[in-house]
Amino acid sequence: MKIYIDGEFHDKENAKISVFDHGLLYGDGVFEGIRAYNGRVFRLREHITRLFDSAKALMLNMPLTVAEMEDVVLETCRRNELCDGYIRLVVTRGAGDLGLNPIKCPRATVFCIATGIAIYPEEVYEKGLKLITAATQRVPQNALSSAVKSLNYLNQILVRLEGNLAGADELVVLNHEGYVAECSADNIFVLLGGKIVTPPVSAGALGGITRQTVMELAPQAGITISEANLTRYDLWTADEIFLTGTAAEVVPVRELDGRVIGSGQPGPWTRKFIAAYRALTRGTGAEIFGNSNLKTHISKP
Ligand code: PXG
Repeated sequence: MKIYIDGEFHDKENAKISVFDHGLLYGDGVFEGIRAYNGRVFRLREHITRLFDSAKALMLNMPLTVAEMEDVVLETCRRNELCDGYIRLVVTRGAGDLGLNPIKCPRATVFCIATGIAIYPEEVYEKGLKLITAATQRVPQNALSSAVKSLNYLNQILVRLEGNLAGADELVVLNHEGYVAECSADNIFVLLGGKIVTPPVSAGALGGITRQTVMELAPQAGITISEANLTRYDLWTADEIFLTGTAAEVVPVRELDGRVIGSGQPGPWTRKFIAAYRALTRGTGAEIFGNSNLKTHISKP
């Protein structure tokens, strides 16, 4: 495996950053999780745009342009001969001293890992996930905007730990007002009264790329999707619930807090979105290798 760090590629064993990097010391940085399908990077520009927006919110000066950052992703895929997989792109505040003041960090650190992906088994898409509501609330928007995809994931990790204790596949996270924000690492959609609804980013959701993609697919699927605040009651009584995320794609929910959702089987709209998302991801995106000789020269990981 070849890992990009600040302009150079290193073997996995030698891919190291400073213990003085504020990404490590303070979670001071931003990241993206991106997928490659069939030799194309899905929604690359959208991921890089979100990365730059997250960095801007944190006043983190990017050492590369948008085009250069896209190149980093594509070149890391090429160096690893990756056609299908998962890409982790990280920009930290960089190395400083032990004080938290970013002024002591002259240059951001950029690294990129492209690897195979451990996806949910197909059974999950047939049967759905079991969810509970987390006791841990989302950090309020006026403390840290949920739109920022930062390296500080302790809120999400505390939620995930609750899931491990309770044996739940994923967890619904509420904001401090008690409205649904999202899940620990996925956005959430609900079919209610014949319409699909998802919480707004202002309720504590990440502006997910998969979320955005599903919202764009809605008109051609023949349904409208709107943003609105949702309560636990809305979820318990929904006809369908599905989650979205780069790694999970579109995944059904069969149970929440002991309540069976809808029929307990993935509903027709959920199935439609699973299929539409799969078709789109497998057929669009930034080409990694150009058109040439994909099948003969490039091996899958
Ligand atoms: N909400 C949160 C909090 C996320 O971290 C999503 C929603 C979905 O967004 P995208 O853009 O992927 O549609 C995410 C992203 C993991 C893991 O280990 C998952 C994410 C990020 C990092 C790790 O499951 N999901």
